[in-house]
Amino acid sequence: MQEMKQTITLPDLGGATDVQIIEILVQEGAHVQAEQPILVLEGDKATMEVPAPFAGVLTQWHVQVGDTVNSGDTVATASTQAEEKETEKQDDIAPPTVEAVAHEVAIELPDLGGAHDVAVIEVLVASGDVVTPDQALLVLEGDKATMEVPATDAGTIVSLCVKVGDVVNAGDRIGTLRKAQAAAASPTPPPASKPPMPEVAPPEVAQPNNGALLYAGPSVRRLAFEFGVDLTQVRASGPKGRLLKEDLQAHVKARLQTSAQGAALPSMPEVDFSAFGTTHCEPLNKIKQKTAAFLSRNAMLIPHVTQHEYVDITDLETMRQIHKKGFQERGARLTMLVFVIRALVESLKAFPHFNASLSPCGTTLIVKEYIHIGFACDTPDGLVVPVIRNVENLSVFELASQIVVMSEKARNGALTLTDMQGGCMTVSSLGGIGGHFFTPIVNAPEVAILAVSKATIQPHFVGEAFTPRLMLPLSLSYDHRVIDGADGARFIVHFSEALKNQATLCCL
Ligand code: CAO
Repeated sequence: MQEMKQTITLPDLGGATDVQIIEILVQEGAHVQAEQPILVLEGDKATMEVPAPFAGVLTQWHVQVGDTVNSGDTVATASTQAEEKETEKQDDIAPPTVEAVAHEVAIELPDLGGAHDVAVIEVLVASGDVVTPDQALLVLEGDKATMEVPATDAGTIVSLCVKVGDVVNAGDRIGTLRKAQAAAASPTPPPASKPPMPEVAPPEVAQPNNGALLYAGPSVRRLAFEFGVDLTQVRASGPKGRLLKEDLQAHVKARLQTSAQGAALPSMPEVDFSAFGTTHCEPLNKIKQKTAAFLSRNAMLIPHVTQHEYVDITDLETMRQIHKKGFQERGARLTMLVFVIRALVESLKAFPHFNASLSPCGTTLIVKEYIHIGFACDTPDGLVVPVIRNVENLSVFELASQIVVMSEKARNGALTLTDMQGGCMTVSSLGGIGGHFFTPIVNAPEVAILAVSKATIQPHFVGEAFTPRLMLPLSLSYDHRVIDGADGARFIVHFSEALKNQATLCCL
């Protein structure tokens, strides 16, 4: 086999002129496959990869990063084996047997292996991108796994009708593809050499914190996703602020070094439990994973103090029992939680600093002039916190009805993101289950949370003797950066009185 030298020239750049070389992807001496990307170019509006037109060893580059080039320019020399070249020659001179026919088809989601309502967590292509069969278009996340949606045909993405955060199902249309179809009469496959240059694709643009735009290619974005790296935090060193793979690697390396120096939290040791007996693994669903991350963050970053108290709800419970049936007949439940939330509204009005959030820099208190209360709800999928808005304007019946509606929504997995946002303070009631006192974790950015445990009959000193009274255990956790211990105690005393006074509500 004879070795032959051959030049690599730029293909038709789809009308783009004076484009800049922003990345050289292979080094001199490297063996490249036909179609392997060797260069990245950037025009006014887009970036594009230049594939090797044939297989061989790239012996010399005639261009460098920063050079401006045009269609037909020689960019490199490569050596090929005579046999390879012969094959390519035949391909080159073969008469075109395939005619490209523009044909638009819907891109639909395939069978998702039984998964429903999965979230789009990444869109890997944009309108105008040329795709090949099996190229990943989207990344979806279901309860148990993430999955890529591949293209079934080669062609150009005409439009996409999904975005990150959308919830999709098998069969949903996600966009339109213009595919280059073999004409019916064509008996032979298309020539293997000289593929058309991919159409100009808009660069992936993200908005970093400082407001400037950053540019990163699909492979960099994919790697960032896999490492859980926020690209806006990575310093870009490529031309025109482009984020290179090396930038990402340097960022991850720096993070690892920081953690090795002890600035990061220590991780849990890995234990081989099978050494002690039989085990099995159960994957945590999405809600549980998110709750775990959220609670860990809050527990670590907020200096918590928890203040406990007993409140005598004997009279309140008597009143509740009188009205309970009437509420039930009207489709609501008059539970202790209703009175707890009403008393909380009164205490938040009296202590506005509990109805506030600390600014992220820690220098300002944002005091809210509305009262939205969240309540922790135990569901088969895990803990969620629906929020009831403007509680101060609701009657007892309206509040009781809303708790029923929101609890049902929560248990049916039907809460929207809005249903769970905007809370001023959260109540967590385990009274229906049991236990005396527990220390709840503040639901940041709120600054306090009230835990309610099971009321029990206790001997209570009234006048000159102990009398049996129904006592409700309360635990108030608060962010000590915002609330002093004295105010914490004042708040719970105020709340206890407000709760007791609910017993005197005459018109329900
Ligand atoms: N003391 C004694 N008994 C109580 C009680 C209390 N504080 N609270 C409820 N009960 C009893 C009552 O007998 C009640 O029935 P009646 O109202 O008909 O008498 C029964 O328990 C059932 O109450 P409930 O729990 O269904 O209703 P609720 O309004 O009190 O609570 C909800 C609703 C959604 C808060 C609750 O069902 C729930 O999910 N709680 C769990 C919250 C949670 O997981 N918190 C932990 C978060 S931190 O990890």
